[in-house]
Amino acid sequence: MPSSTAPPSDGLTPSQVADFHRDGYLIIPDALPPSTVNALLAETNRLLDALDLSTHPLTRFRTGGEDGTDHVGDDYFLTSGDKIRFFLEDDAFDAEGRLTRPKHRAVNKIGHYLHVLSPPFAALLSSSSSSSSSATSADTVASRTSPAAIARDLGFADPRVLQSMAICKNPEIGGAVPPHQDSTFLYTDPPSAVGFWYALEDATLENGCLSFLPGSHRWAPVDKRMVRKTGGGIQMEANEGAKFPRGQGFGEGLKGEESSGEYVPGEVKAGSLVLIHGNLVHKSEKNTSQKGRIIYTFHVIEGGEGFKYDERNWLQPPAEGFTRLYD
Ligand SMILES: O=C(O)CCC(=O)C(=O)O
Repeated sequence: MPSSTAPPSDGLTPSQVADFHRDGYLIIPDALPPSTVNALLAETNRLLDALDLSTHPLTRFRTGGEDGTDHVGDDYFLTSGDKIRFFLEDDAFDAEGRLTRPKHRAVNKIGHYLHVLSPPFAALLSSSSSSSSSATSADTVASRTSPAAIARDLGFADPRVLQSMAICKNPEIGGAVPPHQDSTFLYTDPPSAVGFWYALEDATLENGCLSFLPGSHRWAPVDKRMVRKTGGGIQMEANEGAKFPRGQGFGEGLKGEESSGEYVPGEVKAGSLVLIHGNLVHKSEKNTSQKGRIIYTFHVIEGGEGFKYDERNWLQPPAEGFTRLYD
């Protein structure tokens, strides 16, 4: 498993960069100190406390399975890119459509503008090891890594942050996420997405940790895309644009590697950061255990010259544009 000790700097060591390019993902243990993990969990719970189900459209988060049909795509979802909204767990409802869990146990995810609208999550974007180490308020959220320094080490010229989410994976009902590539959803031409995924609670085989098909970012093309339909809603469609990042020697010529691919589970402790290449095939299983698994994730795409964010992606930029990671 390509995990390594916390980097000596705010960014990545050359060997971590090499691991990421080889495997398509990288686990960085202890990226967040316990005080920051606690502050972000407290913020997640504060948001859940504020959820008013009496005015909520009861939108459920559905991944739509392998082919994406039946992926959540109502207006509440499609207009959530610059808001904090709550998507409920399918299995939190009975056959008659009644909620069977208290709200704190019924939410699948909270998204998709936490990195701007929630002060503690926003502070994480500008955090670094030189931030204060007592994470008791938004402006003291500390991290042992800096997202901007990591993006720089991965070669981003103008990284833009989008689609931030707290994913709850509640005990007993937290839904599985089927195999997917993040660039299917956040497509730029050529592909450039990288996921930053922070465990706020331990993620284990029992409660639905991530698992990865190592190296699949080198041979798995982004050959389909989740797009907005003209009449409303979303659907999967063949990708007519570039299917691999440019200039890295990746491509379908390497596809023979696929047969040797086996999923590798990424069990991690709270505070770990997992970086995920946008072409990497990954998934997570249903949480059938009694233990929750709250994580926080955001994605970064290249906003620099030569990269086009697709106007049919489900998530469209807010009026102010996608959030710059560099000052
Ligand atoms: O946290 C999970 O279970 C899935 C997250 C994921 O696959 C993603 O953010 O791309």
